[in-house]
Amino acid sequence: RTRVPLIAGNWKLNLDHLQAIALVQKLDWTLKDGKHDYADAEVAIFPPFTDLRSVQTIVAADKLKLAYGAQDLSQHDSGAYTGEISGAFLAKLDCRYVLVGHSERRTLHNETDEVVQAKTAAAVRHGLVPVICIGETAEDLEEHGPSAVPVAQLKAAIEGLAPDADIVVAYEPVWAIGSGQAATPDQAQQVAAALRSTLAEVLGDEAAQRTRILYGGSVKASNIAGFMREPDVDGALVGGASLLAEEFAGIARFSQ
Ligand code: G2H
Repeated sequence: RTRVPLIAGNWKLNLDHLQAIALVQKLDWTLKDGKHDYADAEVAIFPPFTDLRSVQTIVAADKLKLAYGAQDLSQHDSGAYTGEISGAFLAKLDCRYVLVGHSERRTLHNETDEVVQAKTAAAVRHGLVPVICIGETAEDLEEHGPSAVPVAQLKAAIEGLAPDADIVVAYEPVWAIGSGQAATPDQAQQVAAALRSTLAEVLGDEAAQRTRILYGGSVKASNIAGFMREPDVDGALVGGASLLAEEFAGIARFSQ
């Protein structure tokens, strides 16, 4: 393996800052249970905005080996944008990552490819690593086949980026999200390979080889190993299962 795997936990709209502190501590204890190495992967969590300050404090004070980021950011840096949070604020809270274009943002908040591109650029501008989420619906799959929509979404999101931009791509088929019905490792690999070719085409070979591509959609401790055996799948974006310390630790230790 040349790329360090990334296991990312998207908490979505769950856990207030007190519950966040409890889960972060429990996750850390679970990962260092004495029998196992901490994790086989870099582990990152994506709590709600209002938890980030508490997570920053506990990660720094206890020197935890956890990265964290936000679930969204504004495409704007400051100004009259009520309710928005800028990349500058996230960078000040020592966030390393930020999700952009999650399918729930695209469908529930009408985020277009254009907005996702602007948010990707904003993240990079502030030194954050955008985790660019893409994926097709069941109808897209039927109409266009497995890779067309994710490839088009990725192209739109990374347009204008410098070849050395630090990004992560998360392929999340919408039909697999929160459904309990994950894609097969083979399906994930097929799309991940197409996405890596797209990265090579747009940003060059070096970027394509360096950039991690995650699979997301109903990942659990019991199905992670199959995905991690695929050559172009470099980790997972985990929703529901990231709220349970033991389950999420099991995913982060995918090969044990
Ligand atoms: C997809 C995923 C995490 P879940 O949204 O982003 O959620 O693992 O619950 O399908």
